[in-house]
Amino acid sequence: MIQTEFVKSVVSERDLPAEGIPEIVFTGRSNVGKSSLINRLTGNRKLARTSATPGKTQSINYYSLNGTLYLVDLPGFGYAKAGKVAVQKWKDLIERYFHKQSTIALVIQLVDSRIQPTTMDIQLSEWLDTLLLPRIVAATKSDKLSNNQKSIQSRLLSSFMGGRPVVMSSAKTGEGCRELWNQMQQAIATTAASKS
Ligand SMILES: Nc1nc2c(ncn2[C@@H]2O[C@H](COP(=O)(O)OP(=O)(O)OP(=O)(O)O)[C@@H](O)[C@H]2O)c(=O)[nH]1
Ligand SMILES: [Mg+2]
Repeated sequence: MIQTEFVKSVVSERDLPAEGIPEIVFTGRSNVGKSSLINRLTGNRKLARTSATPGKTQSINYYSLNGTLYLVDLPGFGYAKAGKVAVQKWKDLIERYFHKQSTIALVIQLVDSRIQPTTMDIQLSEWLDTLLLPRIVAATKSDKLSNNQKSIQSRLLSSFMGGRPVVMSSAKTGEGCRELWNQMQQAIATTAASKS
């Protein structure tokens, strides 16, 4: 049984937690399903707040798993209604987060499984490339696709994401969650080995 706990909601760089615990970070466009996937992976539906309205998560939210791992829920990119100032503020915070935290074990970039990646998805991917962090791509809401569509979309998404494998995932059915957990565990083990 995993003990999950909300740790803190960070709105400025100085509130980022002291390093030491590995972090797995979920990033992607607003409404893509970051918070929902965190809830599904932890089996705690009430952990992260989700909403059909984009822009629900507006700060960096830290969730602890058994006190030994942080899952980090980032505000979504591209929330148009928020206004330019707010969007710039989130962008700055997210950039600072990635530069400051040296304990990021894995970045999970979420894209919508049903569509071609947007310009914003691709820009995010290219920017993440420059950080040289371990990264995987999860294609969300796969419950909306037929098996045939899934295989077509997997190939398409992977080609846009630098050939990375894409994990078809669903917060609704749990598809892909086992694979994501495997990847998360591997990343944590690799980080631990490199630090010892
Ligand atoms: N069918 C389906 N709907 C999903 C899935 N994951 C998320 N959703 C829906 O998509 C909407 C957005 O989900 P969130 O988890 O709040 O998205 P988010 O990426 O955290 O959004 P922000 O906090 O705005 O950045 C909600 O209405 C969810 O119910 C999924 O796997 N399948
Ligand atoms: Mg959210």
